[in-house]
Amino acid sequence: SAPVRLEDYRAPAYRISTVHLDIRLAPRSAKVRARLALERASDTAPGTPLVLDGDDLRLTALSLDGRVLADGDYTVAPDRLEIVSPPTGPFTLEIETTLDPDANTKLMGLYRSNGTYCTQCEAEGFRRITYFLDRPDCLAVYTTRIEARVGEAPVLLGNGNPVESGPVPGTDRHYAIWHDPHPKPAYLFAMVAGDLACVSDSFRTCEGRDVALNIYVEHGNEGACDWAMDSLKRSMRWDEEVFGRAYDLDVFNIVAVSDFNMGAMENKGLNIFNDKYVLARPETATDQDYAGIETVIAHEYFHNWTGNRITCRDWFQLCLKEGLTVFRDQEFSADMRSRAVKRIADVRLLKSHQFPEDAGPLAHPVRPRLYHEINNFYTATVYEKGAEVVRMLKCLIGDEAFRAGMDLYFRRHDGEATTIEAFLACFQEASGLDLGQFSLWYEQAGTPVLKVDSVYEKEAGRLTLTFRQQLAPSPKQPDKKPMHIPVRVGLMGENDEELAPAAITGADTTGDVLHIRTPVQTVVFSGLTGRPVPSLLRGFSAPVSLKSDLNESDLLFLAAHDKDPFNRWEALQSVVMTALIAATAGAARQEAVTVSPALIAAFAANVADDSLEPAFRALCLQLPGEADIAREIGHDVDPDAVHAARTAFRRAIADDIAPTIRATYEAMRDEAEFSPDARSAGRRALRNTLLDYLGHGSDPAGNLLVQTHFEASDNMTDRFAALSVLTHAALPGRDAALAAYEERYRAVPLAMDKWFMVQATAPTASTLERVRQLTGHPAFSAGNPNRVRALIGAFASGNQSQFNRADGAGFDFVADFARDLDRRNPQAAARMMSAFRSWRALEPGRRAHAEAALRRLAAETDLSVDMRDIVERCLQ
Ligand code: DPP
Ligand code: ZN
Repeated sequence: SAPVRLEDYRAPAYRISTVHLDIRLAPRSAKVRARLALERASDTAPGTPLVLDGDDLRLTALSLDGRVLADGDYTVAPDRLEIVSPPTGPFTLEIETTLDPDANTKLMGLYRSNGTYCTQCEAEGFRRITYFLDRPDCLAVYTTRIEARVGEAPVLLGNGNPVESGPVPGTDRHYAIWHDPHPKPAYLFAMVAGDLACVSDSFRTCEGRDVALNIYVEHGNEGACDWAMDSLKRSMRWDEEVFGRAYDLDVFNIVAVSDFNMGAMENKGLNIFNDKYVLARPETATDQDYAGIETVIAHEYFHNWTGNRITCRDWFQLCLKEGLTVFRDQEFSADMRSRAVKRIADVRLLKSHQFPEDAGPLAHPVRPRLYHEINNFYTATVYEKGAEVVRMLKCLIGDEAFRAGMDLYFRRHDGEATTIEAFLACFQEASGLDLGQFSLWYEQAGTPVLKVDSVYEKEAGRLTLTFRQQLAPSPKQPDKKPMHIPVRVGLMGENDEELAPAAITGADTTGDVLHIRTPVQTVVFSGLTGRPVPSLLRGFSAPVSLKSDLNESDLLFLAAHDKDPFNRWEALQSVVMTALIAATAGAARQEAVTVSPALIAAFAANVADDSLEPAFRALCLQLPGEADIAREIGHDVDPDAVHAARTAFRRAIADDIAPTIRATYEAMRDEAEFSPDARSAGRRALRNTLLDYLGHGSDPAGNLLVQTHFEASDNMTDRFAALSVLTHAALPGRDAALAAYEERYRAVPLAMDKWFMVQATAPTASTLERVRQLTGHPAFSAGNPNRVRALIGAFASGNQSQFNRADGAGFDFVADFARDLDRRNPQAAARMMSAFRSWRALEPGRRAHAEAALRRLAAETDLSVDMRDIVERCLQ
């Protein structure tokens, strides 16, 4: 297929001002009548053909201004409808298409999930419902009439506000009409029809509007919506208080469905969610699930302003809504929980998901310039790095100018489909800072490496930091320009206090943020009264790979004393990472792993430090993952050596400080009733992190505790933590625990996902065979994206040593599975294949196996566009 290019953007030749949809539902045959009010754009020559997008459509009627069109007046194909010579003035087009919702396994457009009709239109699903100008810069006002059998679908939902509803006389059917007054692009259209239970609440906005809040779920799940509802109300209040944004309809509906390709979707007034991000009970959801629900509910709600009211001109601008909205949801969660803990979690995610993407063949700029399949650009780079770019902007111009810039953006672009340039212009105006160089963050792919060398001159009272930035070539970008990097810096003195320099030269500053802009930049801090240890890149002020010349003792000093909690965590991680890389090299030579006494002492101090919040201590104790270690090694990676080194390292710590671990494990026991709040969750996180050490240490008594923990647990967080350790450490109680868990949760799909996942991620040689067997388990279904992700996705992306098996069997299995899945659900298949993104960094034997698997797929002639795009980019 021909690629789509940013520079080819043209405004649409025709405009659609209103859309009237009449949707008559039936499982195998749904009729969609679309009445579109069209008008030629002023710069379009009269008589220019009107070309509408379609995908797999069947046209069953067509008329223009009430007249049935004759054969020569139009041409039609499943993917295209052309009106050869439309009227010069405004006109109305009526299109009838007939769909088969049950046959729609792609889960794009109109489909059925467990008997519920639902839609997914982002990015280009609306064209699977009717012929349309399916592009985000075509904004129209929608009125939707939905009709179905009462028995089949007592609930009928559309975008906007409900207008009327009632029976269809003389039939067993009924209808509902919804009207959305806010012009919107087609990707925000949605409808739902089904037999659903409803949990209701209400919210009064700061503007005095009473909003009905409803969450629709399958019958029986009503009791699992409290947390989602609570998160929604907190999100609505927070957006008013922090961004001055109020909700703008009389109703806000959320529907949870079990078959959904993504996490959730921000359709105007009618969000559709994957069950996973709505349903939670202490018995079935972990603390992480609760936090995920809070974040995703907020994310979709925040889209109402950043995405819906102000949308994207074209899909290259996807980060305009996604990066910004992720930034907003991160800030929300930081305010709801611990800011430091949230920041660490976000940076861990960025490093584990986005950094590898940026370092491999799938690297692309935050704003890409070319795509074959837009579905493949809902990536960590667009979302997570996109959020980092907004965070950097705030850091460079300061909080006040950032708020002023946001206000200006909302004022100036409300109701528009706009661009990154227009967004940045608001902040440039609000701050007076030239953002020209900064905009390269949207254009250049790859993670900059920032090297820092420091020289301290005692007599002169002067610290000199030399920054060197480098950005490696990435696909289609051989040469890179220097970036504008915000580096937040503090100087820690030996007595635990921050040293304040009398002057800083060599860089512009915003508060404690240095503006680093040139390939080599020397910054001098003068007037220092003692030796400083520089705390660099505080709060992870830029998404770069920092290589400083600080030695282990300086880093461990920062780990214990830095005023910036993020950097305390980062300093310890950095020492641990260096040690793990050395241990990996040693493991490859069959050497035993040892941990330096200073590092052991730092761990012990952390475990026992009650002045720190438990959630933070838990994060400090969690070792970098195997994929993180592999990424830092960067080339000729042997995943077995990484696994062996990390396992031995963890065992050494567990054994060396066993009594401290045990004591804190006991101290974190909570007697009170389960509550998902951040404080209780933090205690569980620390306790369960320590459990992981106990289960992986050499002391059989410690090992035995894991089984007790499993049996005594009264909530999913504890139960699943124990199950994970039992399974991953292959402890004696494993099989019994897996069986007991399966028995308990057989009827709870989200809990069964965890059961599949924990087995798929076990780092043992028998795992691949087990995964193969589990594809035949009665609860496994290739049609359910959550289940596929839980088993095959988790194996491919979450099991470094077994996916990357030396014999290549892991690669072949995943490639074969994806190949089959592609016939059913190309989007899910393509996503699964992105697990291959780091194949070039493997040692030669594994690299050859991975390449062979990719080439085998590339040679297939009937791959979807989604799959072909990923496979070919992986190989480029
Ligand atoms: N726009 C959606 C989201 O990010 C993606 N399905 O929330
Ligand atoms: Zn989003």
